[in-house]
Amino acid sequence: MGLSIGLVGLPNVGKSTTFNALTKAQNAEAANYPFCTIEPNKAIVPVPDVRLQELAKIVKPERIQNSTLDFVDIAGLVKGASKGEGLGNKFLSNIRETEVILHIVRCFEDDNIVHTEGNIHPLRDVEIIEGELILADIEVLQNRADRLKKQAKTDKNAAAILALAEELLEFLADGNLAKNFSKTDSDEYKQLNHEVRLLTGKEIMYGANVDEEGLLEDSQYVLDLKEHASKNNCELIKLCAKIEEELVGLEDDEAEEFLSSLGVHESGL
Ligand SMILES: Nc1nc2c(ncn2[C@@H]2O[C@H](COP(=O)(O)OP(=O)(O)OP(=O)(O)O)[C@@H](O)[C@H]2O)c(=O)[nH]1
Ligand SMILES: [Mg+2]
Repeated sequence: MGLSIGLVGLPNVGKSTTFNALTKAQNAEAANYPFCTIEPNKAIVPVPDVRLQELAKIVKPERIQNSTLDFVDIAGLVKGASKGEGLGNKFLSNIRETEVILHIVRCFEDDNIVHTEGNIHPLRDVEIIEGELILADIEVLQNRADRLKKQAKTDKNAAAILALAEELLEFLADGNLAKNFSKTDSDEYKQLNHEVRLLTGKEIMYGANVDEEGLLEDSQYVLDLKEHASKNNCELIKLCAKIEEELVGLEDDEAEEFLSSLGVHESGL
C-alpha cells in the first residue's frame, strides 16, 4: 500500500480533472456542475524515479517495482458539511481514511465554470474548507473527551489524554489546524489521534489550480494562498488542471514541446 492522498476542496474546482491527470486516465467524471463526484474515485499511481532506472542498469533485476501513491478523488465539501450539509458527513469519512490532504483551490478565472460561492476568492474558499474540517475535528474530539471524563477519575493515562484533548479543543476553537498544535510529538497526542484520526492533523498540501497565464506568473490569488500555506507550514504547488489533462494523451517529447510553447519547463504534477 502506498501513501494515500485525498483530493479535497469546494465543488467544481477541478479535483476530478486533477485526479484524471495524475492517474493518466479519464476514469473520474469531470464536468461543469457542483457535486459531479459523489462516490470517491480511487487509483494507484506509480512514482517515477530516474534513480531506480539507473540502479536497474547496474543490478539488472527481473522486474522494477516503483513505489506507489494511492489517490482518492473525493466529493466537494460545502459550508455546513460538518453538520451534514451537502452530503457532508459521508465525505468527511472519505477524507478520514487518507493520510495526506491535497486541497485543490480554484485560482483560475472562467465565467463559464460555476463557482458555488459566486466569485473567485481562494482565501475565503480555503477558510470554508478548513473551517469545516476543524468543526468536524472538534466534534469527534469533544465526544472522546466526554467519554474520557469518567475514566480519568481512576486512570492516570486517561487523565493525561483528557488534559491534552481539552487543550487541543481550545486550539482548534481558535481556528487552528491540529497539525500545528505544539504537542503533536507527545504520546498523548499520538494516542488520541490514533483513536479519532483528526482531519486537520494530516499533512495538507495546497494545489492552486491556475489558468495558463498563472503558470508563468503568480497572481494575487496565488500570492495570498502562498502566504496562508507558509503560515500553516504547508506546501503549495501550482498547476493548471486543464492543461495537465491535455498533456495526458501526449508522448513525452510532444508534452515537452506543448509545455515549452506555453513558456513552462515542467508539468505541475
Ligand atoms: N478553465 C478551466 N477550467 C477547469 C480547470 N480545471 C477544471 N476545470 C473545469 O471545471 C469543471 C469542474 O471540474 P471537475 O474536475 O469536475 O471539478 P471537481 O472539483 O471534481 O467538482 P465536484 O466533483 O463537483 O466537486 C469542469 O468543467 C472542468 O473542465 C482549469 O484549470 N481551467
Ligand atoms: Mg469531482
